[in-house]
Amino acid sequence: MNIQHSELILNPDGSIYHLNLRPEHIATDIIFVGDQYRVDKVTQHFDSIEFTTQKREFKTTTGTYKGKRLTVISTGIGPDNIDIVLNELDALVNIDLETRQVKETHTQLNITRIGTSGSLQADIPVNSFLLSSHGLDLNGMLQSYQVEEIANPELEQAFIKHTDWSSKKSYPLVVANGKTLEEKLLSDKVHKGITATAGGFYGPQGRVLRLGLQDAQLNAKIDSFNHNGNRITNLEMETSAIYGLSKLLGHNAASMNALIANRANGTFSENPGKVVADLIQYTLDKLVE
Ligand code: R1P
Repeated sequence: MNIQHSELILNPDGSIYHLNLRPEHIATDIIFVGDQYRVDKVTQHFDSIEFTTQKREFKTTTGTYKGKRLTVISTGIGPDNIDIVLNELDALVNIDLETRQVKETHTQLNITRIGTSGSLQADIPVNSFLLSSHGLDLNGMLQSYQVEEIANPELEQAFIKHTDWSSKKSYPLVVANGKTLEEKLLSDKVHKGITATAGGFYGPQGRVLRLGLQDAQLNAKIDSFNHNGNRITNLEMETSAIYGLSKLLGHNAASMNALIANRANGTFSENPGKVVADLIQYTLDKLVE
């Protein structure tokens, strides 16, 4: 079946609508960063650059690091942007853009997020690194898809019970990472835990400026959640969306977090730029090992 022009939108030069990319522009090993200015902070380490483009907040650069072809792309903030980036990257490798048909041979992408995040646990301090074992989807984007096969009902039900989760909010889906990338990226320098992914920065992450919260105790309940040793270690805005769509589309994903804040004890890194730079160097070297 041909995918209609209204569903798979291409620009006049044949590139995909939001990302402005054609299939030859991307590697199968991809790094996601949130901030478009972080792309150059990754690619400054590259041996060579073959391609770069930007549309809106989506900046993409492809090149090689120690001989390995890598693409770095900025996703901007939030799960809604991840929906665009992951579906469009998948279309570039798994849909023939000329015939508009799904290809018979599936290409798997390896996607590593290098992001910033706030720790929720007093014993996981600022300036440390964390790899997300799972994404806990508190934002609902994934609920538009058929997610039953990627769900973890036991953890989800334990979370709902522990937090007395409001039924007016979206279902808190838990999705695991891609194990082969975890094996590559994990070391004794890296903490590991469940990353909660909120659909906003303030209320959805329990921050109060002028608006009251639906549940003022939610962050405390998230902090104290422990199901068979599985703790929720940090809060950010992309991981569950990356894990969910990657699993559904047949890609391998891992989320690396530079912990620049600690919400449990109210501290913020004195040099967040350095912890991000260190995580970039660590992740690049692990990816080529
Ligand atoms: C919020 O300030 C942004 O920072 C975090 C959140 O996930 C959100 O995108 O990550 P990045 O620094 O990777 O964008």
